[in-house]
Amino acid sequence: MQDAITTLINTSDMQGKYLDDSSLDNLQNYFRSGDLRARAAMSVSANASKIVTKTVAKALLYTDITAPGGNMYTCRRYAACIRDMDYFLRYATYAMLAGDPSILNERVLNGLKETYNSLGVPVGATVRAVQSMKEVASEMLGAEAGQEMGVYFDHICSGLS
Ligand SMILES: CCC1=C(C)/C(=C/C2=NC(=C\c3[nH]c(/C=C4\NC(=O)[C@H](C)[C@H]4CC)c(C)c3CCC(=O)O)/C(CCC(=O)O)=C2C)NC1=O
Repeated sequence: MQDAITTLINTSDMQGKYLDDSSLDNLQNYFRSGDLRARAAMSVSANASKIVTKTVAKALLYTDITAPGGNMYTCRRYAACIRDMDYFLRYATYAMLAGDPSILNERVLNGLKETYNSLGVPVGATVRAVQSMKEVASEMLGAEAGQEMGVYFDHICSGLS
C-alpha cells in the first residue's frame, strides 16, 4: 500500500531529484486537507452500519435483486452483499486517509470482477450500489468530506467496470 507522501517521494527518488513545485503543491494540499480527512474517517466509523443500511434501502431493497431468483435472495447471499458493501466503505475510508487508491487496488479490486462474474454477482448493480453509497455518505458526512470519499467510491466503480 502507498499513500500520497510515499508516492510523491518515490517518484522524485526515481528521478534522483528533490520534490519539484508541483509535487510540493500536491503535498501541501494533502497536509491541508489532513484535518478534514481525519474528521471524515471518524464520522464514517461512527456511522458505518447506518451508511450501509441506508444504501441497501436506497439501491437494492424491493428490486429484482432481493426477490426470488435475484442474486441477494437467501439470507446467505443478502449477508454477503452487505458484507461487501461494508468492505467497500472501510477500504474507501483507508484510501481516503492515505490520499491514495493503491490499498483498494491491492486488497479489494484485485480479482474482484472475475470473482463476481464467476459467481453471477451482478457487477452493474454493484456499481450502482456503490454510487448510492457515495450519495448517502455525502449526505451524512457533509459535502466536503463526501467529496474526499467520493473519489475512492468512484475508483471502486471504475475498477469494476
Ligand atoms: C476485503 C476484500 C473482499 C471483497 C471485496 C470480497 C468480495 C466477495 N464477495 C463475494 C460474494 C458475494 N458478493 C455478493 C454481493 C452482491 N450481490 C448482489 O446482487 C449485490 C448487487 C451485491 C452487493 C452490493 C453476493 C450476493 C455474494 C455471494 C454470491 C454467492 O455465493 O452466490 C465473494 C465470494 C466468496 C464469499 O461469498 O465470501 C467475495 C470474495 N471478499 C473480500 O475478501
